[in-house]
Order: sequence, then C-alpha cells, then structure tokens
Amino acid sequence: MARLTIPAPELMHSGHAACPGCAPALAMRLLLKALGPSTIVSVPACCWTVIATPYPTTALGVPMLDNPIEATGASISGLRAAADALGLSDVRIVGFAGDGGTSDIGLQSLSGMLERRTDAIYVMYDNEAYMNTGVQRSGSSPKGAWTTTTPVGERSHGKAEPKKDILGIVLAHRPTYAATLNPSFPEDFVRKAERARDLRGPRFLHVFAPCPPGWKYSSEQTIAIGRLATDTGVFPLYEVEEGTCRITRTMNALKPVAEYLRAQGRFAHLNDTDIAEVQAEVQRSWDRLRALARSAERPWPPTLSPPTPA
Ligand SMILES: Cc1ncc(C[n+]2csc(CCOP(=O)(O)OP(=O)(O)O)c2C)c(N)n1
Repeated sequence: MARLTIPAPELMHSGHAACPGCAPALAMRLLLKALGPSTIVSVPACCWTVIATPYPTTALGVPMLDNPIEATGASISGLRAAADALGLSDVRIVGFAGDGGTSDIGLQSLSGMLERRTDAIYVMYDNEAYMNTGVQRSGSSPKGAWTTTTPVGERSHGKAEPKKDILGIVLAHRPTYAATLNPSFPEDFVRKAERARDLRGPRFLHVFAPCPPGWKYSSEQTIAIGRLATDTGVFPLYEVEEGTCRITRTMNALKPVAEYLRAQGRFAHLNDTDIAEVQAEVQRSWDRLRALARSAERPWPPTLSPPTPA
C-alpha cells in the first residue's frame, strides 16, 4: 500500500497533562489531524479529561464536551441531533473514551448509539485498565496482566479472565465501519481515521494505547511496544466496512509473544507455561481473523472471536 503523509495541521497542542510516552495522547493528535477542525469531541471521565483540561486551559483546538463516564454513546447521539438541528450536519461528532468507560461502564450507551445508527465516530483508546484512577483491571485488561486489583502473590497470578472482545460486540451491531488502529503505525492510523471521517452512520475505532506507568515499562518504549503488539498478533490491524473484513498489516509469520510480554513489568510474573498459553490463544485468534478476511462471509454474527473450546 502506498505510504500516506501525515496531515500537518496540529489540533492538539503542547502543554497538555499527559505522562511522557502516553499513547492515548498520540492517538488524539493523529485522530484530529485526520478529522480536521470541524469536529466536536465528547470525552468521559478518563485520563483524557485530565490530559486535555487542567482548568481553565485546554490542549485541544476543537470544542470538547466533558461527559459522565457511562454516557459517551448517549452524548454523541445528543450532539449529533443538536448539530443537525442547527444546520451543522457537516460537523463531525466524536466520542473519545477509555476501555473502562467503553467496554464496561458505558457499554449500554455505546450499544444504544450503534443501534440508533447515530452518525458519529466512537473511539475507544485501549490502555487495558482504569488508568486514571490507579490501574484497576477492566474488562479489556488481558488475561495474566498485573493491575492493582489483580495483584501478583500467593493467591493471585494477575487477571484470571480473558480480555473482552469489544470489536466482536460492536460488529454484532453492524456498524458502517469498524477498525483497529495503533499509533505505532501512523500511516495506517490516519488512513483509517480518514475513512471513518468520510463515511456516515455509526463508526467505531479501537485504538491500541500503551501506558508506561500502568504497563510498567519506560516511556521511550511506547512505539516499540505498540509495534510488537501488532507484529506478534496480540493486536492485529484490520478493518470491517459494510461487513467485509480486510487485514491492513499482513505478516507471513508472527513474532513470538514472549518478545511483547517480556518487555512489560505487568507480565513479569508469567512463566513459560503461561506464555505458551498466550501464544496458542494469539495464534488461534490470528488464524480465525485470516480465515474471516479470506472468506466472503460477513463477520457479524457470529463474532470475530468466539470462545475457545475447553
Ligand atoms: C460512574 C463512575 N464510576 C467511576 C468513576 C471514577 N472514574 C473516573 S475516571 C475512571 C477510570 C476510567 O478508566 P478508562 O475508561 O479505562 O480510561 P483511562 O482512565 O484508562 O484513560 C474512573 C473509574 C466515575 N467518574 N464515574
């Protein structure tokens, strides 16, 4: 695929309050470059409310609505209706929420927005825990991960349950467009954000978002860890438009997941058997995704990631 250039205009400014190496900050920056200034962003309680708005400042060059954590989907449906009533149908409405506020606390609101077929873009940046309040596990935390509520010790070996398949849930609503994005692959990121920009109806972007303090690695490693996530198959890059699935970074062979896991302190307690289990699960998911992309079948329902048989 031809390489795109990244659009030059900056709608996210310096002086924000993100940690060094914060991938959600990079995700917002790339997203707004793709969407442009005619955009309104609705952000629930999450790291991004803190990043954007230490009162009375703002790091964003577009209007931002601060909404309750459970209400992002409803808020963007309301913003869409209000903008249309004012004759502003060209304004792009965006929800930008964390994984806790999306796949757990705001799931009903997201489902409502998708089912109403709201003309808006919902972005879930996935740092795989409730980071803003101190690294508590979310439904999107991966199995085995240390968090403050899934500690490592005699009676706990990190999170016991697998990561929730948010894209499978979203695809069951038959959105116009859904994709996985990773700021470590900025051209792919911007192209997908631009595709979402140019479509109408409900669009959903699942953004991989490494977090240095929460994942326990040093901040200059963010881009490398993001690349490893995709190249090991932990976070494959693909898009689904009107039911057709396309992988946007193809790999003949996956890198070993150990390279990804060993780079982060949150997985430091995993032994070789644990890592072999993760490797097998990642391979199964990757094979399923490739089969789906090869077939003419639509991925909604059944979902992309049916439970693994025992
Ligand atoms: C109903 C409700 N419950 C809990 C909170 C407290 N709270 C504020 S931010 C936050 C963490 C959100 O996590 P996530 O959505 O994953 O975003 P992140 O902090 O990781 O950016 C929580 C639990 C709240 N504001 N409202």
